Amino acid sequence: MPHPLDPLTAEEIRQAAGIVRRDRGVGDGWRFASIELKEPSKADLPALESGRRSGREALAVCWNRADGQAYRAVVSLTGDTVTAWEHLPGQQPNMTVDEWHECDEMIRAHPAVIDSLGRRGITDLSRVLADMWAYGAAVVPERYAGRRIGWCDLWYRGSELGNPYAHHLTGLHPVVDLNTMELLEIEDNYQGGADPEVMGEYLPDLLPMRLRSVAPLEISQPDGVGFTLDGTLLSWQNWQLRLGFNHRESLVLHQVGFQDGERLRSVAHRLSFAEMVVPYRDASPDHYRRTAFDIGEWGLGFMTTSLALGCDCLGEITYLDAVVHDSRGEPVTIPNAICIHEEDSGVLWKHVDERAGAEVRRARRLVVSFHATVANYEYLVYWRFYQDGNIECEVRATGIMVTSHIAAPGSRPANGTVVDHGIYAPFHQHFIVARLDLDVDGPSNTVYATDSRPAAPGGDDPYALGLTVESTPLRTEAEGRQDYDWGVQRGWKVVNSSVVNGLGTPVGYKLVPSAAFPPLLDPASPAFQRAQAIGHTLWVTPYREDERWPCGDFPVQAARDTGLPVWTEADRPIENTDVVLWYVFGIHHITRPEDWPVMPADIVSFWLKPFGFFDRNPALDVPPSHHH
Ligand SMILES: [Cu+2]
Repeated sequence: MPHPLDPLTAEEIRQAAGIVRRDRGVGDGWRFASIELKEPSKADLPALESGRRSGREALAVCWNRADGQAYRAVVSLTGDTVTAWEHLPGQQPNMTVDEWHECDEMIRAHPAVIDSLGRRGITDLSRVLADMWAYGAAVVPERYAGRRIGWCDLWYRGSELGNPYAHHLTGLHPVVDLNTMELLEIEDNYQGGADPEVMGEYLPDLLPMRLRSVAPLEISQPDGVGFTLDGTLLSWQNWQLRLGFNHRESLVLHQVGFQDGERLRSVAHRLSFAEMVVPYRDASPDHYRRTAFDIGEWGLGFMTTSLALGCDCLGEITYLDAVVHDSRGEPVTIPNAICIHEEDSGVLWKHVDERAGAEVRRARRLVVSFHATVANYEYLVYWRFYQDGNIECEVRATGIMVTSHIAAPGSRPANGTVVDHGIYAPFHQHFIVARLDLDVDGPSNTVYATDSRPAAPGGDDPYALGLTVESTPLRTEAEGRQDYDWGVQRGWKVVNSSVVNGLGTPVGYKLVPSAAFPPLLDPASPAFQRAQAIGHTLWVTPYREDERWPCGDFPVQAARDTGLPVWTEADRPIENTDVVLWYVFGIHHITRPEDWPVMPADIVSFWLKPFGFFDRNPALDVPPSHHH
């Protein structure tokens, strides 16, 4: 029996697509953009979990290539029927991997492209890569309005296995109708001149230097791992959580709880990444369309890659496969998509007493992770659970930066950094929106902004040494729009006022912000209009089952953000209710030569820390390690 939150199986995906095809006349000329579990609402979950009710549902988005019309279906797998069929006029569903590959193939075989490449001296088409990007509405040429279009960069491998992203064919950009899969036009601003002399390789055989030596470092757990995985239910060191997955968010953590004595206490109902916005901040012809929505346009689940033992993950590893699908609705299994393992994490706590001597505990953490490759870039996502009740969410960005040729020999680009001879990498930002549906000891929570303030001199504090913390409850969605403030070391506390700890204070968990940065975008700019969610560090909304995507359900070719800014216009109350936090963080990427040709992982993270959730350090009972 699957748990009601278990992702769709391959068979269920095939079944959902089959029902939609059979009942709605969805034929060969259509594509499936997404097929996923329709997660039961919070209200329905208890009855489904206890078996008092049953039923599995799928959510599918598909479109007809002939007329471009898109539809969203709710499919009852149990009832073998389509229960809802919503027409989505004017919406472009997410991009599909099939379109990306078909576009690459079409472009490389097209006579006009071959002609353009020939003028640059490129005749080996097997070394060419067409990397297709989605448009934002404002930069779609007017003559193509309403069509599903993509624009491409062309890249060239220096050898059979050479890095295509080392050689940008600057100034050459095919524009494609993705429904008819025809080339609409080629922008070709080739001025002559040779490809710059670049060392853009990272494979050992292609490097100009020898590899250094490193001593072996191995992790072993001779008695096995310290966690148990029962289906999708993961338990470790008082923590319990359920693993989910879908095409768009990739890994989802459900029902995160902490076993505290007799009580299994809820911390979060659901944790995931709901959007990632990557505006490139360079207005030049090669880059002005580059505003990627890696989650809304492409999907972190579709982009999730298989992990390898000893390389991606070290030690005693448990892997889970994931299932996505292609645009015909056929399931596609990603083996080893999710990695689960324990890590040593240095010292947990320590004190040296002059009589009792040194008392020290080593920390360990449970890591649940996945890696996604979005064309040239990789995102490595690690959710880490600690013995002291902390949750850390770390993101590592690595892979290959986008580059293009500098304007003229010796010139310095205004919006990027020269990273090799004759090429530069434009500045850009990776904004990640984490959707944090916290349920601290139950769903009824209030978020407080906590600001530290110095005392003014005078009264009983003549030396002005005092520091106070001002906690302000966020009562409405307008108040829930929060910005990081370094000057007061702002944080946010999620409090359940109806549950008190042993000290008589309401229990809470604190969102400790880091890696947050302002958009630094003109509010009127099209890039910002499509992604207004990045305009604040934190948004707080009341839980609604259908409010999932902070920049809108369909960011492809969107003009405006129809998610958070629209939902929060109603300014709904968020006090003592089931709140969802949307935390915006990421990487403000001012590109460096050291990020080339492959970028050493840039590491950012944020933390969720218990704040009065426990009465004292919850890791006092961790045993000491053995001396060697
Ligand atoms: Cu970057």
